[in-house]
Amino acid sequence: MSLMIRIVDVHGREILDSRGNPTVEVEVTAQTETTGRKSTGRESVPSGASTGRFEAIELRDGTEPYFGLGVKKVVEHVNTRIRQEIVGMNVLDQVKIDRKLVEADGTDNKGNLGANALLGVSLACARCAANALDMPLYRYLGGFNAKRWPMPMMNVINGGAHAKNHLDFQEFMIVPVGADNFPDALRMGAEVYHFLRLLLHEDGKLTAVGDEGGFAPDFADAREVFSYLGRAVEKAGYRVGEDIAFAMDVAASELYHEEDGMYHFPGEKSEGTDTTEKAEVMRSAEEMIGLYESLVKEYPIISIEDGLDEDDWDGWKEMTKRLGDKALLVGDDFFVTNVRRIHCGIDLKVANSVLIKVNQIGTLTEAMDAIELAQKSGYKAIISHRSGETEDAFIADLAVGVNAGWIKTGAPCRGERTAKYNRLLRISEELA
Ligand code: 2PG
Ligand code: MG
Repeated sequence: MSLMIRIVDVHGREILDSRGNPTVEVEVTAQTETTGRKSTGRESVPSGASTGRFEAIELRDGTEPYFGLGVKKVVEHVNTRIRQEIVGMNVLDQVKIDRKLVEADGTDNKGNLGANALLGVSLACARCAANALDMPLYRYLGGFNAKRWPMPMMNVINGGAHAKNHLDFQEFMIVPVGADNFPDALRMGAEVYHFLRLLLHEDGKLTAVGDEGGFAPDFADAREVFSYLGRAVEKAGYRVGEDIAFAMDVAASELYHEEDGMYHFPGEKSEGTDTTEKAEVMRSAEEMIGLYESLVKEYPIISIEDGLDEDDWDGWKEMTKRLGDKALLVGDDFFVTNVRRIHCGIDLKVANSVLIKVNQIGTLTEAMDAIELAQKSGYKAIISHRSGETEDAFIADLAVGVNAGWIKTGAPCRGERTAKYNRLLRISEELA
Protein backbone atom coordinates (compact mmCIF):
# COMPACT_ATOMS: atom_id res chain seq x y z
CA MET A 1 0.00 0.00 0.00
CA SER A 2 1.40 3.34 -0.92
CA LEU A 3 1.82 6.18 1.53
CA MET A 4 -1.28 8.38 1.91
CA ILE A 5 -0.79 12.00 2.90
CA ARG A 6 -4.28 13.38 2.51
CA ILE A 7 -4.89 17.05 1.73
CA VAL A 8 -7.11 18.39 4.51
CA ASP A 9 -7.03 22.12 3.85
CA VAL A 10 -6.20 24.70 1.20
CA HIS A 11 -6.06 28.34 2.15
CA GLY A 12 -5.22 31.31 -0.06
CA ARG A 13 -4.58 34.91 0.87
CA GLU A 14 -3.55 38.16 -0.76
CA ILE A 15 0.00 39.34 0.03
CA LEU A 16 2.35 41.90 -1.53
CA ASP A 17 5.10 41.26 -4.05
CA SER A 18 8.42 43.08 -4.48
CA ARG A 19 6.81 45.90 -6.48
CA GLY A 20 4.22 46.47 -3.77
CA ASN A 21 1.49 44.85 -5.85
CA PRO A 22 -0.87 42.18 -4.55
CA THR A 23 -0.18 38.54 -5.30
CA VAL A 24 -1.47 35.15 -4.20
CA GLU A 25 -0.09 33.06 -1.36
CA VAL A 26 -1.40 29.55 -0.70
CA GLU A 27 -1.09 27.16 2.23
CA VAL A 28 -1.82 23.49 1.70
CA THR A 29 -2.15 21.25 4.75
CA ALA A 30 -2.07 17.47 4.56
CA GLN A 31 -2.26 14.65 7.09
CA THR A 32 -0.16 11.50 7.00
CA GLU A 33 -2.64 8.67 7.50
CA THR A 34 -0.36 6.25 9.30
CA THR A 35 0.84 8.74 11.92
CA GLY A 36 -1.86 11.42 12.00
CA ARG A 37 0.84 14.09 11.64
CA LYS A 38 -0.15 17.28 9.83
CA SER A 39 2.21 19.17 7.51
CA THR A 40 1.81 22.46 5.69
CA GLY A 41 3.42 23.93 2.58
CA ARG A 42 3.24 27.64 1.80
CA GLU A 43 4.04 29.18 -1.57
CA SER A 44 3.46 32.46 -3.34
CA VAL A 45 3.15 33.48 -6.96
CA PRO A 46 5.46 35.82 -8.90
CA SER A 47 4.39 38.30 -11.58
CA GLY A 48 6.01 39.64 -14.75
CA ALA A 49 6.17 43.15 -16.20
CA SER A 50 7.25 42.25 -19.73
CA THR A 51 4.85 39.37 -20.12
CA GLY A 52 4.63 37.25 -23.25
CA ARG A 53 1.41 37.30 -25.25
CA PHE A 54 1.13 33.51 -25.03
CA GLU A 55 1.53 33.20 -21.27
CA ALA A 56 -1.16 31.64 -19.10
CA ILE A 57 -3.49 34.31 -17.75
CA GLU A 58 -2.77 36.03 -14.47
CA LEU A 59 -6.17 37.15 -13.16
CA ARG A 60 -6.58 40.43 -11.31
CA ASP A 61 -9.68 41.99 -9.78
CA GLY A 62 -9.77 44.94 -12.16
CA THR A 63 -11.62 47.07 -9.62
CA GLU A 64 -10.47 49.14 -6.63
CA PRO A 65 -8.56 48.85 -4.34
CA TYR A 66 -4.94 48.44 -5.42
CA PHE A 67 -5.64 50.19 -8.75
CA GLY A 68 -7.45 47.08 -9.93
CA LEU A 69 -4.42 44.86 -9.31
CA GLY A 70 -5.94 43.03 -6.32
CA VAL A 71 -6.25 39.24 -6.39
CA LYS A 72 -9.23 38.81 -4.05
CA LYS A 73 -11.22 36.95 -6.72
CA VAL A 74 -8.31 34.60 -7.36
CA VAL A 75 -7.97 33.95 -3.64
CA GLU A 76 -11.68 33.19 -3.59
CA HIS A 77 -11.15 30.61 -6.36
CA VAL A 78 -8.45 28.98 -4.26
CA ASN A 79 -10.57 28.92 -1.12
CA THR A 80 -13.74 27.60 -2.72
CA ARG A 81 -13.61 25.81 -6.07
CA ILE A 82 -10.02 24.61 -5.98
CA ARG A 83 -10.25 23.67 -2.32
CA GLN A 84 -13.29 21.51 -3.05
CA GLU A 85 -11.52 19.80 -5.93
CA ILE A 86 -8.37 18.74 -4.16
CA VAL A 87 -9.20 18.23 -0.49
CA GLY A 88 -9.03 14.48 0.08
CA MET A 89 -6.40 13.87 -2.62
CA ASN A 90 -2.97 12.46 -1.82
CA VAL A 91 -0.55 15.38 -1.76
CA LEU A 92 2.11 13.06 -3.20
CA ASP A 93 0.06 12.76 -6.41
CA GLN A 94 1.40 16.00 -7.89
CA VAL A 95 0.67 15.03 -11.49
CA LYS A 96 -2.93 14.08 -10.67
CA ILE A 97 -3.42 17.23 -8.62
CA ASP A 98 -2.11 19.43 -11.42
CA ARG A 99 -4.29 17.64 -13.96
CA LYS A 100 -7.28 18.24 -11.69
CA LEU A 101 -6.39 21.94 -11.48
CA VAL A 102 -6.12 22.25 -15.25
CA GLU A 103 -9.46 20.45 -15.72
CA ALA A 104 -11.18 22.55 -13.07
CA ASP A 105 -10.08 25.67 -14.93
CA GLY A 106 -11.21 24.18 -18.22
CA THR A 107 -9.59 26.74 -20.55
CA ASP A 108 -6.48 26.59 -22.67
CA ASN A 109 -4.88 29.60 -21.01
CA LYS A 110 -6.05 29.18 -17.38
CA GLY A 111 -8.13 32.32 -17.78
CA ASN A 112 -11.06 30.93 -15.84
CA LEU A 113 -9.63 30.32 -12.36
CA GLY A 114 -6.38 32.16 -13.11
CA ALA A 115 -2.88 30.76 -13.58
CA ASN A 116 -1.97 32.59 -10.36
CA ALA A 117 -4.60 30.56 -8.46
CA LEU A 118 -3.49 27.27 -10.00
CA LEU A 119 0.21 27.88 -9.54
CA GLY A 120 -0.05 28.89 -5.88
CA VAL A 121 -1.87 25.65 -5.12
CA SER A 122 0.35 23.50 -7.31
CA LEU A 123 3.59 24.74 -5.74
CA ALA A 124 2.18 24.63 -2.20
CA CYS A 125 1.25 20.97 -2.71
CA ALA A 126 4.84 20.11 -3.65
CA ARG A 127 6.19 22.06 -0.70
CA CYS A 128 3.70 20.38 1.64
CA ALA A 129 4.66 16.93 0.32
CA ALA A 130 8.38 17.62 0.85
CA ASN A 131 7.69 18.88 4.37
CA ALA A 132 5.54 15.84 5.17
CA LEU A 133 8.39 13.57 4.05
CA ASP A 134 10.98 15.67 5.94
CA MET A 135 12.88 16.14 2.69
CA PRO A 136 14.52 19.23 1.26
CA LEU A 137 12.34 20.43 -1.62
CA TYR A 138 15.06 19.91 -4.26
CA ARG A 139 15.42 16.29 -3.13
CA TYR A 140 11.65 15.73 -3.31
CA LEU A 141 11.52 17.26 -6.80
CA GLY A 142 14.60 15.61 -8.20
CA GLY A 143 15.21 12.45 -6.17
CA PHE A 144 18.67 11.18 -5.29
CA ASN A 145 20.13 12.47 -8.53
CA ALA A 146 19.48 16.16 -7.76
CA LYS A 147 23.05 17.32 -7.44
CA ARG A 148 24.06 20.08 -9.82
CA TRP A 149 24.40 23.70 -8.71
CA PRO A 150 23.07 26.23 -11.21
CA MET A 151 25.29 28.89 -12.76
CA PRO A 152 23.70 32.23 -11.86
CA MET A 153 22.97 34.79 -14.56
CA MET A 154 22.94 37.96 -12.50
CA ASN A 155 21.08 40.94 -13.88
CA VAL A 156 23.16 43.92 -12.79
CA ILE A 157 21.88 46.61 -15.18
CA ASN A 158 18.12 47.01 -15.53
CA GLY A 159 16.35 48.66 -18.44
CA GLY A 160 13.23 48.15 -20.54
CA ALA A 161 10.05 47.50 -18.59
CA HIS A 162 12.03 47.03 -15.37
CA ALA A 163 13.31 50.57 -14.92
CA LYS A 164 12.31 54.11 -15.69
CA ASN A 165 15.57 54.92 -17.50
CA HIS A 166 16.12 55.16 -21.27
CA LEU A 167 17.83 51.84 -21.76
CA ASP A 168 16.04 49.77 -24.38
CA PHE A 169 17.42 46.29 -23.68
CA GLN A 170 15.84 44.94 -20.53
CA GLU A 171 18.63 43.03 -18.78
CA PHE A 172 22.42 42.96 -18.74
CA MET A 173 23.76 40.01 -16.81
CA ILE A 174 27.11 38.85 -15.52
CA VAL A 175 27.77 35.11 -15.47
CA PRO A 176 30.66 33.88 -13.30
CA VAL A 177 31.59 31.05 -15.65
CA GLY A 178 35.01 30.61 -14.05
CA ALA A 179 33.61 29.67 -10.63
CA ASP A 180 34.13 26.15 -9.31
CA ASN A 181 31.21 26.16 -6.93
CA PHE A 182 28.08 28.15 -6.16
CA PRO A 183 29.40 30.18 -3.19
CA ASP A 184 32.35 31.35 -5.32
CA ALA A 185 30.05 32.16 -8.22
CA LEU A 186 27.83 34.27 -5.99
CA ARG A 187 30.77 36.04 -4.36
CA MET A 188 32.38 36.84 -7.71
CA GLY A 189 29.11 38.23 -9.00
CA ALA A 190 28.56 40.31 -5.86
CA GLU A 191 32.10 41.71 -6.03
CA VAL A 192 31.67 42.80 -9.63
CA TYR A 193 28.31 44.30 -8.71
CA HIS A 194 29.98 46.47 -6.05
CA PHE A 195 32.74 47.64 -8.39
CA LEU A 196 30.10 48.44 -10.96
CA ARG A 197 28.32 50.64 -8.42
CA LEU A 198 31.60 52.41 -7.71
CA LEU A 199 32.34 53.06 -11.39
CA LEU A 200 28.86 54.36 -12.06
CA HIS A 201 29.03 56.60 -9.01
CA GLU A 202 32.43 57.98 -10.06
CA ASP A 203 30.93 58.92 -13.42
CA GLY A 204 28.00 60.68 -11.82
CA LYS A 205 25.52 58.03 -12.87
CA LEU A 206 22.61 57.07 -10.64
CA THR A 207 23.10 53.92 -8.60
CA ALA A 208 19.43 53.46 -7.65
CA VAL A 209 18.27 49.97 -8.55
CA GLY A 210 15.51 48.67 -10.81
CA ASP A 211 12.94 45.93 -10.27
CA GLU A 212 15.49 43.11 -10.31
CA GLY A 213 18.14 44.82 -8.18
CA GLY A 214 20.39 45.93 -11.03
CA PHE A 215 21.46 49.55 -11.36
CA ALA A 216 19.27 51.61 -13.61
CA PRO A 217 20.95 54.81 -14.80
CA ASP A 218 20.79 56.05 -18.38
CA PHE A 219 23.22 54.71 -20.97
CA ALA A 220 23.66 55.66 -24.61
CA ASP A 221 23.26 52.07 -25.76
CA ALA A 222 24.15 48.42 -25.08
CA ARG A 223 27.84 48.95 -25.94
CA GLU A 224 28.23 51.52 -23.19
CA VAL A 225 26.74 49.06 -20.69
CA PHE A 226 29.05 46.24 -21.75
CA SER A 227 32.08 48.49 -21.49
CA TYR A 228 31.08 49.33 -17.89
CA LEU A 229 30.62 45.64 -17.14
CA GLY A 230 34.06 44.86 -18.54
CA ARG A 231 35.68 47.56 -16.44
CA ALA A 232 33.87 46.39 -13.30
CA VAL A 233 35.04 42.81 -13.90
CA GLU A 234 38.65 43.96 -14.27
CA LYS A 235 38.47 46.23 -11.23
CA ALA A 236 37.24 43.26 -9.21
CA GLY A 237 40.35 41.37 -10.31
CA TYR A 238 38.71 38.97 -12.72
CA ARG A 239 39.30 38.19 -16.38
CA VAL A 240 36.59 39.30 -18.78
CA GLY A 241 35.28 36.24 -20.57
CA GLU A 242 37.28 33.62 -18.67
CA ASP A 243 36.04 34.33 -15.15
CA ILE A 244 32.99 36.42 -15.88
CA ALA A 245 31.01 36.34 -19.11
CA PHE A 246 27.99 38.43 -20.09
CA ALA A 247 24.39 37.70 -21.01
CA MET A 248 21.47 39.85 -22.04
CA ASP A 249 17.72 39.78 -22.22
CA VAL A 250 16.59 42.03 -25.02
CA ALA A 251 12.89 41.33 -24.36
CA ALA A 252 12.47 42.24 -28.02
CA SER A 253 8.69 41.83 -28.08
CA GLU A 254 8.56 45.03 -26.01
CA LEU A 255 10.47 46.88 -28.75
CA TYR A 256 8.63 45.42 -31.72
CA HIS A 257 5.95 47.47 -33.51
CA GLU A 258 3.57 45.43 -35.59
CA GLU A 259 2.48 48.38 -37.77
CA ASP A 260 5.88 48.81 -39.38
CA GLY A 261 7.51 45.48 -38.52
CA MET A 262 10.43 47.31 -36.91
CA TYR A 263 12.11 47.28 -33.51
CA HIS A 264 12.01 50.73 -31.96
CA PHE A 265 14.72 52.00 -29.62
CA PRO A 266 13.26 55.12 -27.97
CA GLY A 267 16.27 55.42 -25.67
CA GLU A 268 18.79 55.41 -28.51
CA LYS A 269 18.74 58.52 -30.67
CA SER A 270 20.22 58.65 -34.16
CA GLU A 271 22.37 61.62 -35.13
CA GLY A 272 20.27 64.45 -36.53
CA THR A 273 21.42 66.46 -39.53
CA ASP A 274 21.21 70.21 -39.99
CA THR A 275 17.66 69.87 -41.22
CA THR A 276 16.40 66.89 -39.23
CA GLU A 277 16.00 66.39 -35.52
CA LYS A 278 17.47 63.43 -33.68
CA ALA A 279 15.10 60.53 -34.16
CA GLU A 280 14.50 57.28 -32.33
CA VAL A 281 16.56 54.43 -33.76
CA MET A 282 14.66 51.66 -35.53
CA ARG A 283 15.98 48.27 -36.61
CA SER A 284 14.65 45.49 -38.80
CA ALA A 285 14.95 41.85 -37.69
CA GLU A 286 17.94 41.55 -40.02
CA GLU A 287 19.57 44.56 -38.37
CA MET A 288 18.86 43.16 -34.91
CA ILE A 289 20.65 39.94 -35.83
CA GLY A 290 23.51 41.98 -37.29
CA LEU A 291 23.75 43.96 -34.06
CA TYR A 292 23.97 40.74 -32.02
CA GLU A 293 26.63 39.37 -34.35
CA SER A 294 28.80 42.39 -33.78
CA LEU A 295 28.13 42.51 -30.01
CA VAL A 296 29.05 38.84 -29.69
CA LYS A 297 32.32 39.56 -31.53
CA GLU A 298 33.17 42.52 -29.32
CA TYR A 299 32.17 41.16 -25.92
CA PRO A 300 32.06 37.71 -24.28
CA ILE A 301 28.28 37.39 -24.52
CA ILE A 302 27.25 33.79 -23.92
CA SER A 303 23.50 34.20 -23.93
CA ILE A 304 20.91 36.29 -25.78
CA GLU A 305 17.33 36.02 -24.54
CA ASP A 306 14.30 37.01 -26.62
CA GLY A 307 16.46 38.58 -29.31
CA LEU A 308 13.44 38.86 -31.60
CA ASP A 309 9.67 39.18 -31.31
CA GLU A 310 7.61 36.31 -29.87
CA ASP A 311 5.84 35.83 -33.23
CA ASP A 312 8.81 36.11 -35.58
CA TRP A 313 9.55 32.44 -36.26
CA ASP A 314 11.37 33.19 -39.52
CA GLY A 315 13.58 35.74 -37.82
CA TRP A 316 14.33 33.32 -34.98
CA LYS A 317 15.26 30.67 -37.52
CA GLU A 318 17.71 33.00 -39.20
CA MET A 319 19.10 34.16 -35.84
CA THR A 320 19.64 30.54 -34.82
CA LYS A 321 21.46 29.80 -38.08
CA ARG A 322 23.83 32.69 -37.57
CA LEU A 323 24.32 32.72 -33.81
CA GLY A 324 23.20 29.30 -32.55
CA ASP A 325 26.77 28.01 -32.24
CA LYS A 326 28.04 31.19 -30.58
CA ALA A 327 25.60 31.83 -27.75
CA LEU A 328 22.62 30.45 -25.89
CA LEU A 329 19.58 31.74 -27.74
CA VAL A 330 16.96 31.71 -25.05
CA GLY A 331 13.22 31.71 -25.70
CA ASP A 332 11.30 33.40 -22.89
CA ASP A 333 8.25 35.26 -24.25
CA PHE A 334 8.95 33.16 -27.34
CA PHE A 335 8.41 29.75 -25.66
CA VAL A 336 6.46 30.80 -22.51
CA THR A 337 7.34 27.49 -20.79
CA ASN A 338 4.78 25.89 -23.08
CA VAL A 339 5.47 22.37 -24.34
CA ARG A 340 3.59 23.01 -27.59
CA ARG A 341 5.69 26.03 -28.48
CA ILE A 342 8.92 24.35 -27.38
CA HIS A 343 8.06 21.36 -29.59
CA CYS A 344 7.65 23.69 -32.58
CA GLY A 345 10.98 25.29 -31.77
CA ILE A 346 12.74 21.94 -31.64
CA ASP A 347 11.10 20.74 -34.86
CA LEU A 348 12.06 23.92 -36.71
CA LYS A 349 15.55 24.04 -35.14
CA VAL A 350 14.85 27.43 -33.63
CA ALA A 351 16.68 28.74 -30.50
CA ASN A 352 18.71 26.39 -28.31
CA SER A 353 17.55 27.25 -24.79
CA VAL A 354 14.29 27.67 -22.92
CA LEU A 355 13.61 30.06 -20.08
CA ILE A 356 11.46 28.32 -17.48
CA LYS A 357 9.01 30.45 -15.52
CA VAL A 358 6.51 28.44 -13.55
CA ASN A 359 3.83 31.13 -13.70
CA GLN A 360 3.98 31.33 -17.49
CA ILE A 361 2.31 27.93 -17.64
CA GLY A 362 0.54 27.68 -14.28
CA THR A 363 1.31 24.25 -12.80
CA LEU A 364 4.46 22.55 -11.59
CA THR A 365 3.88 19.42 -13.67
CA GLU A 366 3.61 21.40 -16.89
CA ALA A 367 6.75 23.34 -16.03
CA MET A 368 8.57 20.06 -15.34
CA ASP A 369 7.33 18.71 -18.68
CA ALA A 370 8.78 21.77 -20.40
CA ILE A 371 12.13 21.28 -18.65
CA GLU A 372 12.21 17.59 -19.53
CA LEU A 373 11.39 18.25 -23.18
CA ALA A 374 14.07 20.92 -23.42
CA GLN A 375 16.74 18.81 -21.75
CA LYS A 376 16.09 15.66 -23.73
CA SER A 377 16.20 17.67 -26.95
CA GLY A 378 19.58 19.19 -26.19
CA TYR A 379 18.15 22.60 -25.28
CA LYS A 380 19.28 24.26 -22.06
CA ALA A 381 16.59 24.89 -19.45
CA ILE A 382 17.23 28.09 -17.49
CA ILE A 383 15.11 28.40 -14.37
CA SER A 384 13.92 31.97 -13.94
CA HIS A 385 12.30 34.37 -11.51
CA ARG A 386 9.89 37.14 -12.56
CA SER A 387 10.51 40.85 -12.19
CA GLY A 388 7.77 40.89 -9.54
CA GLU A 389 8.83 38.35 -6.91
CA THR A 390 8.34 37.45 -3.28
CA GLU A 391 10.75 36.09 -0.67
CA ASP A 392 9.73 32.61 -1.82
CA ALA A 393 12.72 30.53 -2.98
CA PHE A 394 10.98 27.62 -4.72
CA ILE A 395 12.91 28.16 -7.96
CA ALA A 396 16.26 27.66 -6.20
CA ASP A 397 15.20 24.14 -5.23
CA LEU A 398 13.67 23.58 -8.64
CA ALA A 399 16.93 24.48 -10.40
CA VAL A 400 18.85 21.93 -8.33
CA GLY A 401 16.04 19.37 -8.42
CA VAL A 402 16.08 19.17 -12.21
CA ASN A 403 19.86 19.66 -12.55
CA ALA A 404 19.11 22.65 -14.77
CA GLY A 405 22.63 24.01 -14.59
CA TRP A 406 21.40 27.61 -14.94
CA ILE A 407 19.36 30.07 -12.92
CA LYS A 408 18.36 33.64 -13.65
CA THR A 409 17.23 35.42 -10.53
CA GLY A 410 18.39 39.02 -10.62
CA ALA A 411 21.14 41.01 -8.98
CA PRO A 412 22.81 39.99 -5.71
CA CYS A 413 20.65 42.70 -4.13
CA ARG A 414 17.04 43.09 -2.88
CA GLY A 415 15.64 40.51 -0.49
CA GLU A 416 13.38 38.77 -2.99
CA ARG A 417 16.45 38.07 -5.19
CA THR A 418 18.90 37.16 -2.41
CA ALA A 419 16.27 34.78 -0.96
CA LYS A 420 16.99 32.51 -3.95
CA TYR A 421 20.75 32.96 -3.84
CA ASN A 422 20.90 32.39 -0.09
CA ARG A 423 18.80 29.27 -0.43
CA LEU A 424 21.29 28.02 -3.03
CA LEU A 425 24.13 28.65 -0.56
CA ARG A 426 22.37 26.42 1.96
CA ILE A 427 21.68 23.74 -0.64
CA SER A 428 25.34 23.90 -1.70
CA GLU A 429 26.39 22.99 1.85
CA GLU A 430 24.10 19.97 1.76
CA LEU A 431 25.31 18.86 -1.66
CA ALA A 432 28.94 19.19 -0.60
C1 2PG B 1 12.18 38.27 -18.20
C2 2PG B 1 11.62 38.50 -16.83
C3 2PG B 1 12.48 38.11 -15.68
P1 2PG B 1 9.39 39.71 -16.43
O1 2PG B 1 11.75 38.93 -19.16
O2 2PG B 1 12.99 37.39 -18.40
O3 2PG B 1 13.75 38.67 -15.70
O4 2PG B 1 10.97 39.70 -16.68
O5 2PG B 1 9.13 38.90 -15.21
O6 2PG B 1 9.04 41.16 -16.28
O7 2PG B 1 8.75 39.10 -17.63
MG1 MG C 1 12.96 37.58 -20.58
